[in-house]
Amino acid sequence: MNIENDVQGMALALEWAAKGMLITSPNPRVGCVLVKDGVVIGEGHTQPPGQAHAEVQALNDAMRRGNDVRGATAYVSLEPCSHFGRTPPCADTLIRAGIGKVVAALGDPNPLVGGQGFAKLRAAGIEVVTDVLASEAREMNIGFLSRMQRGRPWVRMKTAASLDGRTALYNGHSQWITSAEARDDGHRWRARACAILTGIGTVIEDNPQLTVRAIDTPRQPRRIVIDSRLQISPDARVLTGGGTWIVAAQSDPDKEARLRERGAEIIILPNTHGKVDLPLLMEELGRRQINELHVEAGFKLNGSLIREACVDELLVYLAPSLLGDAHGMFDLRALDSLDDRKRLSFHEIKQLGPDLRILARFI
Ligand code: AOF
Ligand code: ZN
Repeated sequence: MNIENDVQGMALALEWAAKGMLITSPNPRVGCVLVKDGVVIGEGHTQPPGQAHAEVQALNDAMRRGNDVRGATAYVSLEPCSHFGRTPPCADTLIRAGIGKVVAALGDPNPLVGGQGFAKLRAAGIEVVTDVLASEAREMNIGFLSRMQRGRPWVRMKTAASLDGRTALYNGHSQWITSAEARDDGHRWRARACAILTGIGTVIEDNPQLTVRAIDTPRQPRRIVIDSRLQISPDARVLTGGGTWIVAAQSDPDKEARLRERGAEIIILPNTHGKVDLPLLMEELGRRQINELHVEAGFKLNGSLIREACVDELLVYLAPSLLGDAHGMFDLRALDSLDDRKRLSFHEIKQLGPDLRILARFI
C-alpha cells in the first residue's frame, strides 16, 4: 500500500495503535508507521508496560525487513516521548535513526512529555507536523488522556435494557434481554478497560465473575467492588483469582483479613454520609493508573455515580422488547424542572443483530 498524504499515513498508524488495544495499559495505545518515498518500510505498536514503544517497534521492523530508515517520515498517533520512563525516550531514538520528518496526531499530555518530545525533534532539525486525525487519536486513548488531564479515569457505564428501559422483570428475571451479539460486544468493551466496577448489590444478587470470557484477551481487567459496609462474602466469585479491590466506607479488621486471604485489597474511602465517596474514589483510581473504567452495576449505584457526576459515557444496549413495570437503568430522583435534566449527546449508534448499541456522552 502506498501512502500519498499525511492523513493516509496517520490512518494506518491508528490501525496499528488499535492492535495494542488490550495490552498497553496503563500506557497509551500508540501506532507508528515509517514511510519512505510513499512506501511503508516499518510498522509497530506499543507493547505491554516496560517493553518497547511504538516507534521502537517500527524501527526494529524496518531493520528486520532490511530497510534504510534515514530520511523517512514517521507517522505516530501520539507525540514521541522525551523522558526516561520504563524505556528510553523515543524522540532521541528517532533522531539517532536519522528520521527526516515526524507527523503526530496529538501531543502527549503526560507532564513528563508535554511538548518536549516535539521540541527535541525540532531542535534536531526534524520537521514536525501535528494535529493529523487528532480526534480519532483522542478516541483511541480517551482513558489515558482523561487520567493525564483530569487525574481520573474515563468512566463508561454499560447497561442492557428493553426498549422501555427495563433491565429486568419485576421479579428479577433478566437472562437474557439482549442478544448474544450484544453480550459478546459488551465483553469487548470490558476487555479494553483497565478495570471493571460493580456494587455489592450486584455481587449478592448475581454473584458475577466480572471477567472477560466471550473474547480472547491476553489480560483480565482489574475488578473493583463498591461495598460500603463490607458485606461481601469471601466466597464471592468476583474474588476468584485474587487482585480484586473492595472499596468500603468503614474498616472491619477481621473481615478485611479474610478478604485479604482471598487476594483482595481493601480501600477505605468514606464520605460524610457513611457511604463510599465516589468522586474521591475516581481520583484514587486515577492515582492507581486506571485509564478506562467500565461500570456494570445495578440501578442504585448507577444512579449514585451519575448524580455525583462520576460518569462520562453511557454504553447502552437496547433490545426491541417491552418488559413492563420494573426497575429502570438508573435510580435518579424525580425532577421538578426540565432545566435540571441530565443532558447527553449521542456519540454513536450501531445495530448489533436485533439490538441497538448506543454510546452517549454527558455534556
Ligand atoms: C511513545 N510511544 O508507544 C507510547 C508512549 O514507562 P515508559 O517508558 O513505558 O513510558 C510511558 C509513557 O510514555 C506514557 O505514560 C506516555 O506518556 C508515553 N507513551 N510514548 O513515545 C508509545 N506508548
Ligand atoms: Zn516512547
